[in-house]
Amino acid sequence: MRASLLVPTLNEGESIGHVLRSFREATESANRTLFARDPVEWELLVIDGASTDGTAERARAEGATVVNEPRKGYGRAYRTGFARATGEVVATLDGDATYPAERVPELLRYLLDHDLDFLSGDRLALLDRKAMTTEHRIGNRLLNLLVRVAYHRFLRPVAGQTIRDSQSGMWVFRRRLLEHLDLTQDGMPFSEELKLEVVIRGFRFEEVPIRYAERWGRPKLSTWRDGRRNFSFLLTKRLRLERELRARARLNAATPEPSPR
Ligand SMILES: Nc1nc2c(ncn2[C@@H]2O[C@H](COP(=O)(O)OP(=O)(O)OP(=O)(O)O)[C@@H](O)[C@H]2O)c(=O)[nH]1
Ligand SMILES: [Mg+2]
Repeated sequence: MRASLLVPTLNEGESIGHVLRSFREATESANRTLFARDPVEWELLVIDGASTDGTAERARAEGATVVNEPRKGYGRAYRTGFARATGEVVATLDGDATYPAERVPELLRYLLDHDLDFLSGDRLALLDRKAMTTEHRIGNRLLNLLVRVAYHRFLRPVAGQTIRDSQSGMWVFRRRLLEHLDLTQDGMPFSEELKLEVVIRGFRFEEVPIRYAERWGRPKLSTWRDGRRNFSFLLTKRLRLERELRARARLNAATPEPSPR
């Protein structure tokens, strides 16, 4: 089986080597154990936003293919990366060593064995207080609350009837589902847009608890600016969905029932 690891980076030179090495060690070991019968051939794609700290060189030294994407944004990097990925399955994580790269093979095994479409890491289940600032933690909780309240009618099929960590960036999913999703966001809201699209379109979605560690290197996220953009994205998308649902209901009401013969 072929799979693709995608990592967006913007000046993550301190940590990218460590992330890719941990990932490679875990996949080599899993190919002798969990995947002994059908080893996974991994493609490593680092989508780099014109870093100036040697990120690209370090990623190449670890065997990754570097895709340059100078246009700004976390979502932009993923949309470019998705178009380049060739694996049947895609796995993602940040380049800042916050996510447990060594758990990707185990999550892939879980996705395949449970016949899921999309698996997302839930950082909040096991959160160590040092890994997130207080503002960041409160922001995450508020965004998750908004998802739970505003999207509840779409979230019924999901375990717990909600997305517990809508902002998580560690995913393992079947690449074929991307052609069914409407992904529009270039910035941080991409993370919740992707998960909501997966659930709204009826794909099998689950979350698994993962450890989240303190980031290496300087943050790229601006808590208030990105927080505001995430809130406004969630509200705008929900209003658009409401308009679409009403238009569909009007259409159904206007179409006469076929008369019985
Ligand atoms: N290519 C590219 N990558 C980006 C851009 N912005 C952020 N990234 C990368 O996307 C990943 C997620 O960004 P982070 O800054 O870690 O955001 P976060 O995880 O929400 O916030 P922290 O808790 O501070 O880590 C990291 O690997 C970044 O280097 C960008 O504009 N272009
Ligand atoms: Mg991060």
